[in-house]
Amino acid sequence: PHLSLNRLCQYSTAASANLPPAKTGHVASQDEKREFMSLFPDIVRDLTEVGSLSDIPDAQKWYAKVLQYNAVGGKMNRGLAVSLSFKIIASPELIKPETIREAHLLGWCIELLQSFFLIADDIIDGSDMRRGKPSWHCHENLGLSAFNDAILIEAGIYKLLHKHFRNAPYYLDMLDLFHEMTMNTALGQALDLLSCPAGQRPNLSKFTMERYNSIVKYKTAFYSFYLPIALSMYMAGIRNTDNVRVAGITDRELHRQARTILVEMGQFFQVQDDYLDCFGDSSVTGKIGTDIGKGKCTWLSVVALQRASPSQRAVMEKHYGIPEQSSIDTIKALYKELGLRATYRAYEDSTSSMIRTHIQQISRGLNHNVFFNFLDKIHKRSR
Ligand code: GPP
Ligand code: MG
Ligand code: MG
Ligand code: MG
Repeated sequence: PHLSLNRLCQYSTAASANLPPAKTGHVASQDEKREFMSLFPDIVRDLTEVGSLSDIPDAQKWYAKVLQYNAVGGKMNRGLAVSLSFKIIASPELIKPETIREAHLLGWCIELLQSFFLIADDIIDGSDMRRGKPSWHCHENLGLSAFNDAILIEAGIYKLLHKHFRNAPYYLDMLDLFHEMTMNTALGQALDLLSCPAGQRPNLSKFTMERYNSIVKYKTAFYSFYLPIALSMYMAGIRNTDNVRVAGITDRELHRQARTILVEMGQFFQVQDDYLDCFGDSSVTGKIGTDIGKGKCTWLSVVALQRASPSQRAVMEKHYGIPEQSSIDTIKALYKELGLRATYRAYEDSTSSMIRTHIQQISRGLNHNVFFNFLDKIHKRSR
């Protein structure tokens, strides 16, 4: 087989024992986080203790273990965003413990979608560490059988939606949305992989900012930013900026408007992810960068190529996408020589204020705090 377990996983459980635990960032309030987390045991129970699994107890136990390892331990920004947004946009009479709980359930569905993507992404990217622990495929030498667990987690989303929302008027809209977001993400992932096809040198002539923006719009922005807000919009009766309740919960124009801003934020978020892959602190991000060695089309590589002299471009041609540490160090040195840290800092400030301006320009749309809250959570992030 071309993917042996050893090659799949260089990162061992022993190595993780020496790492300090990932530090917690300032995200939603601790209370909201606690409230959201308090639903997790119910999620596991819904997925593993439904009658039909009691005849296959080994699979039932395994599934619970898969969920416990993979679905928790992240920042949970996506999952928390559903209820945070719902509380801002829903009519007051809709905001009660039952509906907040439903918003949290939808949040957990997004967290499951995220866990499913991450297991697959870490196998594909050869990333051995996630959230300060070995990636699932590196855990107990699971290797490619981890991929089945990704499928199990994805199937859990639809089990939960069916159990809790099948009678909701927006059930079909939500199903369609999860399917569409999954499709978009996989298309983005396909574009990401096409920049550096297996066994080939990366094609640097394709590393344009336009191409980069398409990759990250599809692979990250839709599911991470548009999905949670769109779900909260389906649940809520929408109020506009003047606090007046406006047309249907599926209002196309409102969704289009929100999507435009949220895609911009998602692209910004992935630029940060790319920066942290190279310059971040592993004890904070909980993961070890692989982008340079894998030859990924990242924000740093695109900006480097925009600025490179012919001789610097030759360095990129020679060393980018070579997994040897010496080549990675050469590329990192080139990035520093090109002043990419400072460029990033400037980009972060200007993009953040540009998005702020775009939010303020929204008229007759969603309450601006939906977007500001999300933006505040990612600005200047280090994990
Ligand atoms: C982020 O890319 C994109 C994803 C996690 C989506 C994966 C989608 C699939 C259909 C598998 P990344 O590789 O930069 O993320 P990270 O840095 O967290 O590994
Ligand atoms: Mg990855
Ligand atoms: Mg990836
Ligand atoms: Mg990354």
